[in-house]
Amino acid sequence: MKILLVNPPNCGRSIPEEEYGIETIKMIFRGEPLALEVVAGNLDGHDVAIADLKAAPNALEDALDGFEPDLVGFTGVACEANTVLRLAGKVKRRSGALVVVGGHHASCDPDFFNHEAVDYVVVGLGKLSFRELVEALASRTVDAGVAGVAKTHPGGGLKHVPRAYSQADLVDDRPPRYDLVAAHRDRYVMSGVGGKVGFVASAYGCTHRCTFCSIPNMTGGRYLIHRPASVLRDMRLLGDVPVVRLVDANTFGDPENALSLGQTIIDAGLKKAIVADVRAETVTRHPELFRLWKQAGLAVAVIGFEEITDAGLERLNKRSSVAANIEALAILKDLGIRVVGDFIVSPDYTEADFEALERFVAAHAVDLPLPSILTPLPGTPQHRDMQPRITIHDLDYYTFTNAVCRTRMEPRLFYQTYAAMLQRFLKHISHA
Ligand code: B12
Ligand code: SF4
Repeated sequence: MKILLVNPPNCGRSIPEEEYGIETIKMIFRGEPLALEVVAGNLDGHDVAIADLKAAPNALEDALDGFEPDLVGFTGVACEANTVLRLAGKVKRRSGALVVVGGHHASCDPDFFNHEAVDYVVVGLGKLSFRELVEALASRTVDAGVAGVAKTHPGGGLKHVPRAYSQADLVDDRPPRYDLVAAHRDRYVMSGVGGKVGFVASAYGCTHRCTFCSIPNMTGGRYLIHRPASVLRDMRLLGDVPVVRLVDANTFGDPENALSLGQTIIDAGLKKAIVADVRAETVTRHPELFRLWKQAGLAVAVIGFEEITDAGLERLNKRSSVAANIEALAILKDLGIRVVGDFIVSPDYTEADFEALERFVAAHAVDLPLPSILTPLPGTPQHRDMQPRITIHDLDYYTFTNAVCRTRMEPRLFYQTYAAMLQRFLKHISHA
């Protein structure tokens, strides 16, 4: 089968820009489409191509005309979902290809894609289930259903066979097809860390249940890990790319395995600057793990601080504390590991709250503070709980830089205050 996998272009709309002329908030993100490379890695025997529209905006049209796929698969997060539907419609108008959608939004809100332009929705991890779907299509046994895949029925309900995700879904022995995006490698850079960046997955999912997070939906709340040898293999496949972003939501979720992975990287003599997501209490409970990982190349730890009060953390079910956050920062700083701090700006923020956040960032010298505006994602507990306060349902605005819930501050002042803080933080970044 000829299979085209499509990464949507950078999308999303900006209220501060459209309503108030504030242009500094909208952000452009770059990085390789690892989800598609991973899915492609398990499609041997088929002719597979990736169209990365973030790197090459016309690649879909070019591939529809030149490659003539039998099946087109899209990935997408919430703010890309409308664009995916629009592009799926284009595929249907211009070709006879089947359309499959997977990724974060498909996993959190599969019904969104119950649309005439889409044939199947892959829910959660897709490396194995998509392979199974392709095989079932080829052998015409697809009507029996594939676990983890929903058949669309516009006007009716989705027919979804649930899947119990397990280690087998990682198909550990098959590496991502980095080669399919080799032409764009120079465009995959990470500002603030320096240089070309390659993405590697070492774990999936999370056993925590923070109210705002879409990650637990990907694995049904399970935490799954790649073997250290596979992670090392993938890092090596990236060749001379100097920075490796471990894209897992929680790289050190199994400290014993993380220890073994760190040691494997050290023993292999790999010299990469590594960026990874860390939970604060993993640092405070296992400081020795981070001493080892500093040696392995851990240059930047991304921590979801989210809130600066315990009550705020409790509301998010973060199961962490401000004291743990501060202690983790101190441990990492001591080790010379830079900290990117994610913070969630609530629509209830007042000017005093913005000031308090800036004071916290300054007092604890967070190297790269990244405040995003609270955005209840469909399919999360937060979305259910905050439903009455959501004023904007158009997913184009779900970029984490728009207030989709009513703000306590007058909206113009809210965005001006947020934009000014962001500017000061970004200046901070350029000096970090
Ligand atoms: C790397 C990354 C990016 C890269 C994406 C590179 C690209 N695609 O071009 C960049 C930096 C560009 C990016 C951008 C953004 N991101 Co981002 N990103 C991530 C991150 C850290 C890792 C994603 C990843 O590669 N995972 C590894 C792959 C292998 O796993 P996966 O994506 O889950 O894919 C599996 C399944 O989903 C499924 N699957 C996925 N796609 C497909 C397609 C098909 C056809 C099939 C069959 C299966 C399938 O199978 C895969 C393998 O099992 C995640 C957090 C996380 N840890 O997951 C956030 C995350 C996905 N991003 C998020 C967000 C919000 C954004 C931004 C809005 C920025 C922001 N403000 O945070 C922008 C959106 C871009 C835009 N403006 O259009 C949210 C999404 C929430 C949501 N549900 O919408 C996440 C979850 C982080 C978070 N804060 O919660 N991001
Ligand atoms: S925010 Fe982090 S710790 Fe919380 S559920 Fe998501 S991945 Fe897990």
